[in-house]
Amino acid sequence: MSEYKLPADKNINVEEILKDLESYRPRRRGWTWREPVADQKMGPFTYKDTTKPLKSSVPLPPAHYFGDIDPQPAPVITTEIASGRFEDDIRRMRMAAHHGADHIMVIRTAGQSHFDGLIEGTPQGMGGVPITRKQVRAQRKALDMIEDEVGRPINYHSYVSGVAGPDIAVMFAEEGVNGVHQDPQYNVIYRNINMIRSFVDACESKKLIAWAGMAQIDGAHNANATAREAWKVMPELMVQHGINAIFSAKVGVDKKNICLSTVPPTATPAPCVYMDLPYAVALRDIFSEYRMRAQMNTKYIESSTREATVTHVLNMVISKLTSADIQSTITPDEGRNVPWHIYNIEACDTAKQTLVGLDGLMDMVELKKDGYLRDKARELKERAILFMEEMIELGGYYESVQEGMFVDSGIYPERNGDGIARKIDGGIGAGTIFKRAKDYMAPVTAHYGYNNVEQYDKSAVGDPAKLIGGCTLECPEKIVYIDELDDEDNCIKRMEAVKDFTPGQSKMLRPEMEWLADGVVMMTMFFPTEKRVAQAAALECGKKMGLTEVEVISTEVMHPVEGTRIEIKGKVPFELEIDKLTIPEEPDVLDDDVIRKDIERRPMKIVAGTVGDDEHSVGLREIIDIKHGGIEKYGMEVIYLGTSVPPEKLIDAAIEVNADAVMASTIISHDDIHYKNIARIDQIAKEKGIRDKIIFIAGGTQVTPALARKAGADEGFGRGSHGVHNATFLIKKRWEMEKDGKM
Ligand code: Z97
Repeated sequence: MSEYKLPADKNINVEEILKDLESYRPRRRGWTWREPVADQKMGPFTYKDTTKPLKSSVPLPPAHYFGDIDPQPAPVITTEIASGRFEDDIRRMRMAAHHGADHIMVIRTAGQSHFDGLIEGTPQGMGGVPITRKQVRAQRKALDMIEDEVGRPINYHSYVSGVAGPDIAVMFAEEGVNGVHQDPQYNVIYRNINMIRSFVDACESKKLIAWAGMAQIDGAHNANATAREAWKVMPELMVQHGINAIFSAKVGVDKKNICLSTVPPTATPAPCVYMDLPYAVALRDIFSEYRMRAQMNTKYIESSTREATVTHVLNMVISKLTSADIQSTITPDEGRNVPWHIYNIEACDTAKQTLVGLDGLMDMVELKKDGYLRDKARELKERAILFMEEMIELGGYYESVQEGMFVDSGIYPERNGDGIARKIDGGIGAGTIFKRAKDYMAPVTAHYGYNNVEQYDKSAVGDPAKLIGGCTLECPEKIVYIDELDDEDNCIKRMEAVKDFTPGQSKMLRPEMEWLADGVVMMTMFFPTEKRVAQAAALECGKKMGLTEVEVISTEVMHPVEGTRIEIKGKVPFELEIDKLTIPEEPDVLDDDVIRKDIERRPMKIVAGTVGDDEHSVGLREIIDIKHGGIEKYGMEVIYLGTSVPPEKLIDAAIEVNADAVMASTIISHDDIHYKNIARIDQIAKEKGIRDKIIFIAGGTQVTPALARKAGADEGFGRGSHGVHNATFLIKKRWEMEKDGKM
């Protein structure tokens, strides 16, 4: 077994993950929910609805104001990972987990439902990966390490659909996959797989889902994404949820693991909460025993990340008001061909931020028990019931599909005649279902129906696989592990091609958006002109900047003629050498609280002014004033002498008030007057016998720290310095002087 451990300060080593995969075994099965912690105290706050915190994470950007806390909301947070190269996705999983995702959905390559069997190896995909055992095993192995690192179980997820559904379900059960989409209606409606085949297969798949304790998400949201007027399918969505939910429960899936794929059906500029909240309430009324997976609306999404983020947040207000169990996150990147990467990690932050921001909401507000909300919810439920009554009249599900009842964009019982109709005896796999023969025998675990084993061994009835000494579910060593099948289309070849850029091992860098070292960058620009001109200008601009394969990925009109904001993507034709980069030293800054405490311990008085003939006071004022984080905020007392202060006056004032420090600002630099003034202050302080008792710092846009020190200051502060840099130096210098007995 590989001894590889994931080091906190190193890039994940995909090559190491790929080693010894043959013998890697999942260490657990089944879905995991977050652990709620009531009235959790974190930093200065108490949270009502949060869960066990992470061991290692990347908190929200302003967290540093509150001691770097990173509260984790109640719902499991999903991210969808879909680059087409599973080896790159492993790095994304680690990033996503650190931003709070604990449900990682691996999107399969477009239309994998059409594959009629399991595939092997690691071929590259489009908009997702063609899911195989090797990828699943490698990613589960990586996630085992990542979950140890973040200190929370991570649910790994993909799809069980197509005619290969049961084969995939077996493989997922074997490999410790924790969640799946499984809904036979999806196959029927969207992939034209024969309905009888699809429902029979689903029995087998769901048995495996039940056995492995996987969470199951249905496919109802697809009706919303497909229907012409998506909000009108609300009654039908409930019917689809109902069919898959009760079917799964009857096959044996625990209701607590059956998740409805709910989606707020509208988006702005529709009055979406007014329309979507009654629907969410109706769902909770009917399906109270099941779990809710809240996906954001994907039907009405364009290429603006800002707009998509607002929709996401509005959708999460509904999740919060109706207690979703899983919160999905989506970004518009798919639509604009920037495969999901940094933006889906940002979307995890959007979810975390919104849900934590809404913490405790339900302690303060309550959904009205009567009026519009309840009337509308009731109306939707009635429409759903009517829908089901008509299904029964027609003869059942199959006949109803054949009649085109599903994905019709009229709000039931209104019909638009645009439903998706499928033939009972048509579609892929039609005629492939046969009654089991009398002597059919299935010595396997998690098989639907009659295993017919008692004739061989009566004691095998409850454990049919006993007949063969256990099937692959009990004896993983019986799994035939195939590494690669295609000599060209495999991860070994792909990784070899970019080995000069292996993160953490190579000295070379190239920007990345989709795949390692793809060189893709994105840029935002504005042109004071109309949309089409701006788009053409943006493309030309990208080319002139040396980018190749330039594409416009988002356009937003600021005004029809006054201007357009454009985002482009393109590839840079160069690479960067890490050793040749100029990496400035990290500025030395003490924590605000440490500075404040030290000033409380011992106050500090500072005499400050702009020296010589210098009237430039703005810089110094910004370093002093509390408004922009100047040193006043730490409680330091500043005696500001104004502008054009002669060096003598600065020192005399320091003696008079018994100051701890002198701060001189000097902007003018012709004839090196700034350094001459610094030298002069130093000299006068020495002449008057206080130099070794005070701290003397000097600053200004043209001041170079080393030259300021050479001229006689204790430290110099140039362009870009802030109050905290000055304060840190003053405190540290005072500690030093206290130690030496000079203060
Ligand atoms: C979500 N954003 O989070 P194919 N089975 C079901 C599905 O819904 C899907 C597939 C299979 C969405 C996920 C859409 N859903 C994307 C019930 C796909 C995938 O291999 O693409 O045909 O199947 O729910």
